[in-house]
Amino acid sequence: MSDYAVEANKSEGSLKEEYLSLGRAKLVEMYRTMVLIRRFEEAAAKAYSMQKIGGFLHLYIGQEAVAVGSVAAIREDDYLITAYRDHGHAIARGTDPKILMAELFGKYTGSSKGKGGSMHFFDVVRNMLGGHAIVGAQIPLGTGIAFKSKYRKEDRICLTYMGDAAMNQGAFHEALNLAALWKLPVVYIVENNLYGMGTAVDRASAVTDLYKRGCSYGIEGMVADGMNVFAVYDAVKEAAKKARELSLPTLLEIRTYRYRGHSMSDPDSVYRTKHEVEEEKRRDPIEQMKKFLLSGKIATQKEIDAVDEDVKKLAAECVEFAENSPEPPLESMYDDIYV
Ligand SMILES: Cc1ncc(C[n+]2csc(CCOP(=O)(O)OP(=O)(O)O)c2C)c(N)n1
Ligand SMILES: [Mg+2]
Repeated sequence: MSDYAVEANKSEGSLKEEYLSLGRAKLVEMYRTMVLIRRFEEAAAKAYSMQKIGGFLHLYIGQEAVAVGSVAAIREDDYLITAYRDHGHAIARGTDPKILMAELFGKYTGSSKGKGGSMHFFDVVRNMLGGHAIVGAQIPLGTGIAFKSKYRKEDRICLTYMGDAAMNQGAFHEALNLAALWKLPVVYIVENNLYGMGTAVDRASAVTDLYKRGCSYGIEGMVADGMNVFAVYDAVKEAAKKARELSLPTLLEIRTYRYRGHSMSDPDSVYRTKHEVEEEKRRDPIEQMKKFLLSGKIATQKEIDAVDEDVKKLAAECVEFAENSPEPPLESMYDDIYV
């Protein structure tokens, strides 16, 4: 097993000087994006509880560093595809949060004209190909995107995100086998938040070091601390380089935590303790980044406060935009459908 399963992430837990080379503007932007994801979702949760948003709503709060650190490590023309917990990925990719909020509200100004909702964010222009509600469905799709890129010699890679529980779907194994066999430029990112709904990882998988599970297909595994945006950045940079230059897939397990329930309708108190949640919050990715910016004198407290204030205002504007947007007109009922 150990031939392929290498614990390759050296930067786990540390915020090193070398990240300064990313530049001040980029670092502050990464902080801002994490805060934006959190405020956007807090506003969405509030709107949901007021029944302004219907259907499902799966919050990403706690996992922000995964989307932000990984997207920062790839090129704009690279692809990404994920499951239903997709708000963070779309925001990190740069989709206008106003049209994303409108999508949650089911409005015509939404990113999928109000027909997709929370689980189906999509942004073709930014190569963000969903938002997929069927657990594991995006894994063969992401593999196919990488195949297309290689076949057409496009030099573009595909980040294919999934939850820990999605690895137990057959589609995961079929896709990984082909990705290794055909040497596809794909990075599988497992966002291990320790639970699939209310089921803990160790109740669902005999192997709990999830990065090792690619070894039977000859896919190298890596693990990274998902509460540290730089650890994520480093690991994805390395895996992306391997995908692009050697056309080799990687299985990257990113250890993270969701602070909220599985979805808005999850009571969240029967399968984990309050103590566990509070302990995890002590490693909060946003707080860690803030400390780094302040201690490295990259930003002043005043600048951080300004970013926080600005993002708070933006989240409120997103809700206002969504509320004031029109419902999809009846005539649009049959638009954008295949059959
Ligand atoms: C094929 C399929 N089976 C079951 C479900 C119901 N379901 C929705 S989310 C989920 C758990 C997935 O957990 P995980 O992959 O760890 O992602 P997370 O929610 O933790 O981000 C299940 C079983 C589904 N959507 N699709
Ligand atoms: Mg999970």
